[in-house]
Amino acid sequence: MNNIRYCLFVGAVVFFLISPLRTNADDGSRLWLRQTSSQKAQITLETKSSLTTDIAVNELTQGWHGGPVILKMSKRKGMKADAFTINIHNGSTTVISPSDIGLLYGVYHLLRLQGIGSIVDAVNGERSYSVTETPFHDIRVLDHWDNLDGNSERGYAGSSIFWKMNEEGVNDVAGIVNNPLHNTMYMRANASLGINGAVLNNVNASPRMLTHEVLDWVRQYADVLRPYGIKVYLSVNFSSPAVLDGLKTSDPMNKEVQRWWKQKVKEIYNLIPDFGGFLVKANSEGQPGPMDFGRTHADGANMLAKALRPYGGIVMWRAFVYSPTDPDRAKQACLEFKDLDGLFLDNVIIQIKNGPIDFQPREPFNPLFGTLQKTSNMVEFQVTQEYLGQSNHLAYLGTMWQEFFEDVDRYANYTAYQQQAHYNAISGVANIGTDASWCGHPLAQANWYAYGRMAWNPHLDAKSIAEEWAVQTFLSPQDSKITATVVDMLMRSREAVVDYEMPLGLHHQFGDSHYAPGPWQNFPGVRRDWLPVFYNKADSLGIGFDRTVATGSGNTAQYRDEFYHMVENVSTCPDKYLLWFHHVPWDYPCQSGRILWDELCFRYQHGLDEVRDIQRQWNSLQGEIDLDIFKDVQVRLMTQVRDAEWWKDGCLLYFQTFSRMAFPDYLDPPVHTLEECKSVKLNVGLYRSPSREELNRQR
Ligand code: BDP
Repeated sequence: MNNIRYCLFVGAVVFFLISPLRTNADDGSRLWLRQTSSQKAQITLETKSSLTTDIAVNELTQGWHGGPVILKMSKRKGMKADAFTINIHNGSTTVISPSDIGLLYGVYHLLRLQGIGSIVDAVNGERSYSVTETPFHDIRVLDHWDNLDGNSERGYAGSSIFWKMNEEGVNDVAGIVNNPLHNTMYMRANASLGINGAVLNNVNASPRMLTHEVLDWVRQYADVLRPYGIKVYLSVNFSSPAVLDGLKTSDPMNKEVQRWWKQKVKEIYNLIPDFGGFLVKANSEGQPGPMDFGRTHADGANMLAKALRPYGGIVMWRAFVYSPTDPDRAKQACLEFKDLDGLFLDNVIIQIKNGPIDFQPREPFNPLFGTLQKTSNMVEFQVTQEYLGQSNHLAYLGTMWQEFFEDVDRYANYTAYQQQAHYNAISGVANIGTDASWCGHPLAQANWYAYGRMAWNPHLDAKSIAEEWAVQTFLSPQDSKITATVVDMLMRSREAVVDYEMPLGLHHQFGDSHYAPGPWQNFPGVRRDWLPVFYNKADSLGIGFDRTVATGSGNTAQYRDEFYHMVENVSTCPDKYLLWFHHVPWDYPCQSGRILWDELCFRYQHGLDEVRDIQRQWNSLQGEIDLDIFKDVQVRLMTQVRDAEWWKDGCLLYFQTFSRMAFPDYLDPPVHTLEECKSVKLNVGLYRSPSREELNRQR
């Protein structure tokens, strides 16, 4: 049976790869920017032109269908530089902003409104329309975890679009400098969302990033990105002074080290006058940092901040730390940062992953939000789906981020805190690579889109963002079958992944490559908090990680009162966080009315059923979607169904060895044995979509 399934699967992949119908089809590279117009738009620029206004005018020329448009720069009291107003009156449109970047954002917004069909009557002169858009976060950054050798850490969409550098310093990348046609798309896409920063390299940063040969490339990238309002930032390695220039130490209190960083920063600003600043992963997962010298995070961050301050640069200092001082990794960020609150310079922002462990399919928010009172902080989302099926599985993250914003607003006062903070920023780890369709999975483009939209306005809801994206990407009207189907697939997708991977608050149940199930993994000699058994704690009594104050690690007390009380008490803890905060008996009555064992079975089955249903939904679009894209997604969904089955079987068969309870009759009987689950290598046979260069070669 399994062999037959596998042969069918491989057959489908091979059929797809050799299909003659693939030529001349849509490669997905145009993202959501597909509108074209044959009409000659009448555009008046009532301001001095710049490279940025040229782009704005060009976008309108390519895509605007309506009447005359005036672009006007005008400062208004209290208006943020990149805010804009659009007025449509008697069919003519005026876009007003204090800056040329704001005008560009206004133009993209106008095109978006046209694309989603919400201003048709205004453009026809039947009503007036006016909107002012102000970004919520001032700094909206994409982090590229790209290495100089061209690999991208946790990148599932090909290689780096910035780097492929050899020992001689030749950067042989088909990137945005060498391949402007392909890559104005990268800038246009970001600007269309208001993303205004890019970190060009991995947080596990090579000291070589700060050599002159590499900085000269950074300068070239900055020059290309600037007209689109995108600043460049770099991840830096804290040991750079010692590694690059042979200093005896990289101690932040050492005068020579301080001088080194000042000089380096000066060199950077000579090349790039509007350089954004540094992102730092320090004393985390083996990276060097100030604690190597008996100093604190504040000492390290402030040294860099002092060097950057004269130029307006910032330091994004990460709180992703978990040195094993406490047995519960979820507590570590608060333990290391709480007492430093108020000691950081103004241009330091603490960058915090949304959850306290590591980008899991579902985590409660990190308790450091709401703990820091005097320090700017920013959330770090992971747009690339390291733990959510990578580029094989459909997982729309808009719903996850909406959940985060709702929770931090309610339980940690996020909106108010950000509004008064010295710096108000947000970051997302990019899912972008050299794949022709940019993001591996064609529908994962929706995650890039949603990140940008929520960075601009975290109060937008995930569903309307999904709608906007689908309408513009498939050029399908709002009320069409394509839009309705795709939006429904997206909206169900993340919860499906949670259900078939790790429902009810389970987390970190991964085997190899953070892709396949591995709840049984337990290697001697490996850090316990890297092992799935440490997180599920399944035993004959029950399952889950006790983080309560009463009997567990005490992590619950790091949250403010309302959230603390809710999750500390098992009877009020929402089912979705149950096994995150509690070790619960197998026959514990869940909020659903089922006992825990049955509920676990229900969830795993539900996740699998959802993916099967999503697959059916997609298949119903055959003939309506470009064939290349259709087949690409179709094959990935086959993989996802296959994987969801492995996850369900593997986890439940393993947990059953502890619960010793029968499977309820609503569970599809397992099709694999536990031994098979333990030995399967799911990454084998993964489908990777071709890069743009490969596609060109085939044609
Ligand atoms: C984890 C990734 C690892 C990153 C690390 C980080 O597995 O590759 O380096 O996070 O964020 O999720 O620093």
